[in-house]
Amino acid sequence: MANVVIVGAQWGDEGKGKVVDIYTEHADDVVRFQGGNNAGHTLVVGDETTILHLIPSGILHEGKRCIIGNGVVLDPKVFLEEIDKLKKRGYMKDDRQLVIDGNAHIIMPYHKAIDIAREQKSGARKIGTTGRGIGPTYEDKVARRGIRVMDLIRPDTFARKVREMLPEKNFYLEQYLGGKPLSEDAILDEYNGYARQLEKYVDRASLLLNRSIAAGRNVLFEGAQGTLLDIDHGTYPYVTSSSTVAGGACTGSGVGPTTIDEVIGIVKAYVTRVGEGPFPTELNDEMGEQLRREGSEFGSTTGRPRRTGWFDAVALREAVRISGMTGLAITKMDVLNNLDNIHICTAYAYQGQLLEDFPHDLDILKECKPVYEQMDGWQADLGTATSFETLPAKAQDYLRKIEEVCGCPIVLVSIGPRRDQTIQLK
Ligand code: 2SA
Ligand code: MG
Repeated sequence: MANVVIVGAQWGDEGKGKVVDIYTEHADDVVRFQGGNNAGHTLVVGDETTILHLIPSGILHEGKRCIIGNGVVLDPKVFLEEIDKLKKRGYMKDDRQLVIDGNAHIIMPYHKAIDIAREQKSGARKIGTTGRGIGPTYEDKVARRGIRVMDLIRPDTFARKVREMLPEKNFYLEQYLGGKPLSEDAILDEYNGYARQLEKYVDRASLLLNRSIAAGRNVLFEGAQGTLLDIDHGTYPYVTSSSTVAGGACTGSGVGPTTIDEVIGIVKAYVTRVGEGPFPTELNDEMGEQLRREGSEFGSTTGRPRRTGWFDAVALREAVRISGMTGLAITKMDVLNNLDNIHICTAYAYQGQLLEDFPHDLDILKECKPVYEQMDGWQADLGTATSFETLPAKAQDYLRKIEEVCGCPIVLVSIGPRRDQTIQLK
């Protein structure tokens, strides 16, 4: 293991938390490089479940350094609450285990208010955001009007920036979105309190990481959401506002592409999506219900029921290519245990044509019908398998089929939520 990027290969919720946690054993530094607390990684260690939205899951391993890179948008309240929760459970004994880059942007109360009010106002054309203020925070970043961690910890700079920004935000909130204006004093009070508590974690991610790499330490880059939610390459506008593809690991943390050795894509054995947007293999029937029920497909961030569907190789080929994946980790295989047959979408049918490449035009994608290959289910419990060879033959066939139709080798298979329910192929 060297420097590895782990990204979701579908629309998020692929089970990245568990896989990242396993890879973390070989890593010295674990880095988040995009998104914010719209992520939610569920970790099961022993009998204890921990959900982390912001802090890399590597924090559960003593001696590993966790870094929140410049590409992340940080809600200081959520950040501090997570630290608190971790410390109460006996983790993070050493504060130096956690670093935030000073260039990361801060999610402000007006970002959250705008996110929520805008979605309400959009009605049927809403994105289905997590309401965490992610999009509005990235908007300000790109417009060069954001407030960064380094601004937050300087009281004068922070007060000036809030004073400059707030009238316009309040005007928009009140006049256009029909919301309530926010109080400058309340924001300053609340955020100055956070600043004092988090300043001890602020450092420079790029410097630390490049020094680490030069010293031969291993870095793990932990992606959030999924490749098809990428701001550039996803199903725009039904996407999140950050670079969820592997390339985002470089810009979001300040390392060069030449330092990355491997890119692992996390792939659920079927597909889910939360929020709006096209989903060609979606199942709006009893089968979809069954996947949701057996896979407990409810968002770990917002609790929303996830949309469910069959495995989509067309979409996955797109993700493999855009992120340059070197290996796939297949998760939640066990959810398919009871099915007598399983479908894999290998192409789309569109107006009499067969499409092998994922269309970028949403008007086309909306009309695409999946072309399926049907496979036999294994109808057995995978709970005891310890290697690829000890999986039921039909489960092996399914995995080999995924490799074949996606052109990328499988390096790991997860057959249950626990750490020991994992088969590593490499
Ligand atoms: P936002 O709030 O602006 O990012 O929402 C925009 C769209 O992105 C979707 N979105 C997500 N979809 C699935 N999972 C998400 N987070 C995971 C979780 C974490 C993960 O478990 O909650 O797997 O990394 C996530 N975050 C954003 C959202 O539904 C909108 O469609
Ligand atoms: Mg998730």
